Amino acid sequence: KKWYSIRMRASSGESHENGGQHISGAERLVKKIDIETTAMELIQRATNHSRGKADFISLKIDSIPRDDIQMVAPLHIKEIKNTDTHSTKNVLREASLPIKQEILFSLYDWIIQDDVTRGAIIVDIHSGKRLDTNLERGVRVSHIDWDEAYKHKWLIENHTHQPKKLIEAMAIASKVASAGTICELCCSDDPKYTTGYISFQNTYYRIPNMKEKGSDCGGRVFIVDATKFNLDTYVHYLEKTPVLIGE
Ligand code: PML
Repeated sequence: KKWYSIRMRASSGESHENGGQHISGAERLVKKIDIETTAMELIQRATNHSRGKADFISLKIDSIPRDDIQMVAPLHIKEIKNTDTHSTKNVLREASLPIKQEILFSLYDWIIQDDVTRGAIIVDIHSGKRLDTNLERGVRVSHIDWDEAYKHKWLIENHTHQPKKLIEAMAIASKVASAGTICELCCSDDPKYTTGYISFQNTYYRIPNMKEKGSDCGGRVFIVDATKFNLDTYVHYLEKTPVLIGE
């Protein structure tokens, strides 16, 4: 049986390809019967977004054989206390990530200052060098969704009222971890949303106040071991392999 990937992107000014301003993006993996409702939901989301008025909305729908879909379990979640942006580096230091502190701090500084790169960047854990090649675009994790029944169960087990951003970020972080990533560093690029996370050893450490309010910088860094890694396979999995978060 076929499933469908539905992806929405909205921008103001002009299309993304022509340098328009990104407003929102979302995607789902659904059965045929759910295509219409889901498409409507995504269009509504594009037109009602708090970031601004959408001038350009793209909606892409393509079919996927059910057998191609891989199931990935969500990461465990831990809330970290961080009352001030200035203490974020202490939080990062105390996380004992297997990466040199100077590299870690420079990646964090990059994330909270970057407003150019649209997707994630891939960085080697030993050298701190960027490995992906499309400089402004980066890597875009795609073809991903929660198994609907599992999501309800997960929400009940994890406090039910979780922000939409966390639920989507959890799906992305879980897929990224399942690709063999050693750790991920992320901060939202939404000026009203200052929460970020690090994912490491199967756990999503949620970090409030990762950046200053009002900043539209943010992004994701995937840290890998370049000696045990094939760039094309890794990027293809993250961008193209359909993954459902579930069990
Ligand atoms: C984003 O979608 O802008 C990234 C959000 C990362 C943090 C989500 C959370 O845990 O609240």
